[in-house]
Amino acid sequence: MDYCFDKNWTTDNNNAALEGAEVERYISAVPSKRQLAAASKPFYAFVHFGMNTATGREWGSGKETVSQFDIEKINPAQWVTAIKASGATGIILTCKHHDGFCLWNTAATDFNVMNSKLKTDIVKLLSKECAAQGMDFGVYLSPWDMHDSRYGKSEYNDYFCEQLTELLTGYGKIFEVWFDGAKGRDAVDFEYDWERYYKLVRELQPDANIAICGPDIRWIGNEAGKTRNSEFSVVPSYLRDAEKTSEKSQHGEDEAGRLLKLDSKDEDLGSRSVLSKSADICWYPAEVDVSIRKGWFYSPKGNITVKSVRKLFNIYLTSVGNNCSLLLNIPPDKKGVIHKKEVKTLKRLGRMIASVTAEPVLTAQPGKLSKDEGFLDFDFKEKSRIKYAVISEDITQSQRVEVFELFIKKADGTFKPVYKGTNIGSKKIIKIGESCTGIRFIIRQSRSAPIIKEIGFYK
Ligand code: FUL
Repeated sequence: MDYCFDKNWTTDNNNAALEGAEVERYISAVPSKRQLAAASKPFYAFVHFGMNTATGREWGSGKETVSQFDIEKINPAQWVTAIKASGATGIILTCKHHDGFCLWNTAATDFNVMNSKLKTDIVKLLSKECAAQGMDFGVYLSPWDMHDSRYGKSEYNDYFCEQLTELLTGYGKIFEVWFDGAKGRDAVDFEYDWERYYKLVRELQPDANIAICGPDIRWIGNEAGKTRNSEFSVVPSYLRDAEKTSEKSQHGEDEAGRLLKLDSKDEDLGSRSVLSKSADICWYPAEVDVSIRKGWFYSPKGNITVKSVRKLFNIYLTSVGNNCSLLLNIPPDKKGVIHKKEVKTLKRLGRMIASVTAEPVLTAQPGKLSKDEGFLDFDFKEKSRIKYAVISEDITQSQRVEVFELFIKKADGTFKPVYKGTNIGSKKIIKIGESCTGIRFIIRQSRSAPIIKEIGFYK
């Protein structure tokens, strides 16, 4: 059968321009140093812990009192050990959720953990433990605050900046700052001074990425672990508008973990046809935030909702393996530990993730493809059953591949198509599950010459 091995980016580029000013414009969008660092560590964890853990709620009311935080002990070493076993490389803690209760020794409000029974700076304990176990540490600080009386007045921006300053100066290196867009339907109208917040983060922690209502990391748009088929990192700059992100975020306590439908405009954020209509484009890669169980905070009722290892692994493949990062939430319980069911699940997940690349059959670093290279053939020493192909573009030079295909080579020298995809980006993990003597990799469409940092085939 003729699989059309001659027509590809070196010949017709699928009828899309291969070079030119417009193509140059697309590939001029590249990651910043901090975004590049984030791309090399694409899997990390969320820890939702706080007043809601004590009261068994998702959002709280904002009317809670310090004494309601009746948690008596916590074991951050157990949290970090359990999370690390999954292969995650960092932890982002909800230092203050929408209920306004602060988990650190803050001078900006009395509504904090030091005035509770626990009298322990949780941010300090966890950040130290992360450092001790070689994990990155990040902070979630909810802009929406149901408790503080300053909320809704301009002083609230000062309050928020005071808190940010404490968190960004007292707890070591911060890898990510997570600004949630969620806000109750009835919350008073208030204009957050986003530019001031960003400036402060840049000043105090220049290497930290600012996520969601922030310019460095894009929210995937739902909290159910779903990604688009083509997840682009080069997108129109208007997507960085914090208020627009906020409009799409959670507006009610009952909406945790919901699967928002992506409308057609949402489905395609970065194809040429979208970029061509956008004068201003940027590098803005997506992060998938999803909880291991129903709800973001621990609730005993949720124990039966802990996702299976298979489901989590699939989320991993469609996020990390689909040019996104994965932020998996694991909420400790009221006894201050991660529940044993999750501990077990995380260990098994870690083993599954490690198994993807544990047995390489062939790996290569092709680099920039020349116009003589219509396709790349990879011949194995012996017939092998390939479980996964893993491909990475050199994203320092943007995201270029737009359409590609994989064919397996059979022992009789014939080919069989096994995968057709669009973009690659930082990392693409493709399930193959076939025995073959080699693999042919064809790029049908690219923005200028493709640059393949690495391609690997694994048993
Ligand atoms: C949402 C919040 O409302 C949830 O409680 C949770 O923190 C999640 C990560 O973001 O928008």
